[in-house]
Amino acid sequence: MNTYSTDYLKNQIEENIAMLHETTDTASNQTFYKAAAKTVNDILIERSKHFQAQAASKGVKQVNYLSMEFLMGRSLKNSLYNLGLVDQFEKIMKDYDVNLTDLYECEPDAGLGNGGLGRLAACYLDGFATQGYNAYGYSILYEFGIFQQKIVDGWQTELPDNWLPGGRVWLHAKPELAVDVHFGGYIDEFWDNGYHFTSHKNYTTVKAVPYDMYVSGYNSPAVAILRLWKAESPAFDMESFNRGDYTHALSQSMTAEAISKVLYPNDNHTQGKMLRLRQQYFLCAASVADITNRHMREYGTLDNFAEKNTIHINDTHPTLAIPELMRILLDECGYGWDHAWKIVTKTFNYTNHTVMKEALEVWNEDIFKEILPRIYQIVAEINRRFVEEMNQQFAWDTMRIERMAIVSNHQVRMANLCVYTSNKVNGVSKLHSEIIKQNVFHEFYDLYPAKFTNVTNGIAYRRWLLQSNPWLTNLLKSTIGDGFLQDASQLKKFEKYATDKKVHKQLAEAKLSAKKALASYMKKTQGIEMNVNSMFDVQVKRMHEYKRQHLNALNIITDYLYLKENPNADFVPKTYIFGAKAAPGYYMAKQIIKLLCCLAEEIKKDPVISKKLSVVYLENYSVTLSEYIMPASEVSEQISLAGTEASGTGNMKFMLNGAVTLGTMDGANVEICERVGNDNIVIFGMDAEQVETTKEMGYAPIEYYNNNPDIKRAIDFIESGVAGSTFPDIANSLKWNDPYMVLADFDSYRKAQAKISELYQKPDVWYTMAAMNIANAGYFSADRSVKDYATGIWELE
Ligand code: 26Q
Repeated sequence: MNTYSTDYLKNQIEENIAMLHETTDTASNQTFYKAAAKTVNDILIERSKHFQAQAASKGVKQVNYLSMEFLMGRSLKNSLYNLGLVDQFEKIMKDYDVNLTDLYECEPDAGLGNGGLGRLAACYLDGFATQGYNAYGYSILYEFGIFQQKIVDGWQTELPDNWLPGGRVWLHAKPELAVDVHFGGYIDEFWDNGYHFTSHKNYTTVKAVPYDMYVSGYNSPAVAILRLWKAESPAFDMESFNRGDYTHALSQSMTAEAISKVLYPNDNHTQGKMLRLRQQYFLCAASVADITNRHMREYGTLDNFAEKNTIHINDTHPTLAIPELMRILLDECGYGWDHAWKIVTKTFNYTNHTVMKEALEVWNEDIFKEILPRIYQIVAEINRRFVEEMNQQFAWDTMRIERMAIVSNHQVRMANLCVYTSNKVNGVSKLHSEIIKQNVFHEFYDLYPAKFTNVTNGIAYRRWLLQSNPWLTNLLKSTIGDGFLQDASQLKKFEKYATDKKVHKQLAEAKLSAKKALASYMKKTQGIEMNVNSMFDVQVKRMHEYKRQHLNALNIITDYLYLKENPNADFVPKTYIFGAKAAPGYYMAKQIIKLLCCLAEEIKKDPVISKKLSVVYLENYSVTLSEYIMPASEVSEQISLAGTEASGTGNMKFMLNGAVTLGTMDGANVEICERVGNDNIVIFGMDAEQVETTKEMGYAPIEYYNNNPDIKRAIDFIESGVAGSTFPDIANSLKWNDPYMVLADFDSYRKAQAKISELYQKPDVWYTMAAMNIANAGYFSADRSVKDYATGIWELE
């Protein structure tokens, strides 16, 4: 499919090096990286133009995916791979005596997201492009992405992620498409000729300038566009300046620029900060203006807007796009309310990503009104009409109406606005979508059952298999051919080899190669030693109590205390690997990081035990680090309390690389289990229903502490001291509150761990399991997910 000659590419690279005022003889790897990136980006821009022109001429419906986060990671390797240019670039670089892999390492991650939700959005851009949909992602060009984590003495510290110096090459500024966004001020209302008018006065203007990032599909002419908005002050406030009010002029421009300064580092937890609300409206207003402007250029009317556009709301963070589209239709295009509402309700769809109460977004009504006076009026009117509608149906049930209201109790409830307005609402795994219907939104479900649906998450599997695990990829190619490169469902063909002894041996070799690669990378970048002859048991994800990294810790402690007393006991050598960032203000999460680091240190001090058991805490877990970790993992820890993890997507990356899941019946683990079968996964703990009944009966963690000597010893241990530090807050939380029922699942988790050890000692059994996981991972491809969205939600052809 590629039509770029090696000579052409080489010429482009040399020109780009010259543009950087260097020559191929003197250029550093950094310079080669930038020149290569620019060459690839120019190709993407060309292809995108071509694809856009085709889409426009056919009048295809456009997907607009709004998300406050896109956790893109690196682009060079992915783009070269998807464009089929890897071999040519390798050869060109070799001529300059440059190693292409070293250039990949020059690129910073575009870390414009926190974790699951942001990475999912990035995976879907890959899926859109590969499947040939006409799609735009919309987000903010954060100057600083997710913080860089440094572990100092076991404590997490946060450093700013200044990614633009190396990341800018992937951005294409479009100043001609800049739009203004208005904040604050007040609304003047008046009647003229029997018509009601409003006028927004005394507002502050922030300029939104788009920068495009391009995502190529694999073996596809389509290119997805990620449009990132940068906040700028509109021309410097000369009036204040001339009046001699120098500081006012400057502070205005700083307030504007603050909007795209930094990504909020909270995951599954909201913070009612005014700047965050400004960020959210900034994204929504700029994006809706962009989408409607483009539509007007194309069709000259918004009457057919919903037929030609869908706007997807990735969790409630971009909810304000709903009242913003109403505002444009009402105030700028002269539509009446009913007509506007019809268009809006046909346009929007919403994905929920969490059931955690503390992540359900609500905004203080006064703050909302102050920052967004016109948007507030529109939301209040939507609410008034909704309540009126409800009163006709449930006038007798005022409590119910109160619970479902959009504005109530001095709060604006974003989820209720999304559910009421959206054409479809989906959860991200089968279990999660049921929980939404039965718990979180059950009163809306009663009213609008047809709105609710499921789309199980999926991953850009080429990134974690073909691009990250050449050893396994080669084995797959040599057994099942190369159909799986394009079509993940063909991985199923590998089932035929699941019990093949020769394949088992090859799987073991592939895994060992990946473990060695991870070990040497960790040695080089973090100075960590890893024993590649031990089992790699891995838990990498955000640090959160509901994900229960501390359950994992309690099990390790129990083993450690056992080995202390029985140093000669038979024990499968294990390395427990952790990687996780904590939200900077999340005290317990930071305590758990410290606990894990102390545990690593304590065990390391014992030369006998550390031959069998070791813990490593990898600093700064990121997309790029995950690309090294997934291929090297043997056990995938997915141990959240059932009913709390909406889906998980790391679980899918692990299985794809042949790791065995050790998990609860939570999120997408349930579907992984369904697909690989009970023999090829190790499940433990309460299921979501049992969690509910245990809570109803009154859960008393202290009883587990008193009755289970292992639990008592482990908790007493962390209270009395691990490598010189004590953890009374973790211990007390577990004994007296234990919100995520760690102690209730502990015993079952111990047994599951023992089962893992037993299975690992039988290579035939183990590699059959590994093969079954690989063979059944195809369903969890983002290609499948986006097709589900296209047909089930967006009604694309
Ligand atoms: C909201 C308001 C203010 C500040 C921050 C936030 C905020 C930011 C990020 C709230 C939540 C998030 C992130 C949520 C998230 O990542 N959820 C995960 O989504 C994945 C993709 O669907 C699922 O696989 C995970 O199970 C889910 O936890």
